[in-house]
Amino acid sequence: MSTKIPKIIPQPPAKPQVDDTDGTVVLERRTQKTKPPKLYQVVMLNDDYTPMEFVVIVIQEFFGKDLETATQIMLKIHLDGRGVCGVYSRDVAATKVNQVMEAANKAGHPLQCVAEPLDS
Ligand code: TYC
Repeated sequence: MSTKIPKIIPQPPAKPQVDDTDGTVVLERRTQKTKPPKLYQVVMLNDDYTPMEFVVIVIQEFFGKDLETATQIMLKIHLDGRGVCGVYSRDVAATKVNQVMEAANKAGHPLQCVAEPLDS
């Protein structure tokens, strides 16, 4: 389990503001309330059966890469066991994973793809 630590943003000392209607004192918030959205990398995994050509087509179609870039990514996966196809918000990354898995299942290939959160 990971414990979330609130990000402390340096600010000038809080000036208590006195509401002159009823004397209520309001203190400024000292922690950042809105965090930037977490990013996820979509990682494709190697296997021994999915044809290289199929992987290249999938990377071009779903990750918007040109033929040369898609071929480089496919070869990296083939050699290293895994490779990053793109980095997205959580929803978009989940959609990419689903699109790849559906295309692979339809074609009868065991290609696997996962979304991994990036540290932020
Ligand atoms: N290793 C596969 C082969 O030799 C090719 C391959 C590459 C499969 C990338 C999956 O994500 C992958 N046919």
